[in-house]
Amino acid sequence: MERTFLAIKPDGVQRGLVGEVIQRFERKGYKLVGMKMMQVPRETAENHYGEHKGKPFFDGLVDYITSAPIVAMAWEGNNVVAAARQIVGATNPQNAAPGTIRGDFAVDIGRNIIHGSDSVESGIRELGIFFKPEELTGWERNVDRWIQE
Ligand code: D4T
Repeated sequence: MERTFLAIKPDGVQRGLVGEVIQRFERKGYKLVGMKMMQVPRETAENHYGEHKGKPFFDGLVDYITSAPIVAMAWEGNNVVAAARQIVGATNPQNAAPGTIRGDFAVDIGRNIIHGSDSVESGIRELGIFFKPEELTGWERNVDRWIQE
């Protein structure tokens, strides 16, 4: 079953949006299979955002992500990577549609509330950065048969 890495960034935590964000994925029908609050070490942030190293916004991005706790999460479900990106909305909140998390709660690309993996491969890579295998919990949910055929 497909999994994605979602992280509520420091601004989302500080603004009291943890419950709101989680609720959107729960209500959709995806399954939470890992979650922890953590202060991201600088080295971890630099690794996670490695593709952006050398870009003008890189240092500010790493400063922001490491500045206060995040909530790191693993979510599971059919097509969850692409669907979560849609629920999250465009990277720049100014382009994010109303109804998406960034469209509803954010105005600035440097304070865009949440991270979501952009591909299945990125999801596997990022979950490996933030979680030990034993921290991810596959579990049976009674309602699963009412969500997926
Ligand atoms: P993340 O990875 O945070 O979920 O964002 P996206 O996957 O939606 O977007 P991204 O990888 O292209 O950008 C990572 C992160 O950098 C910030 N950023 C990005 C920024 O501050 N200025 C910029 O010009 C860009 C392109 C926002 C998200």
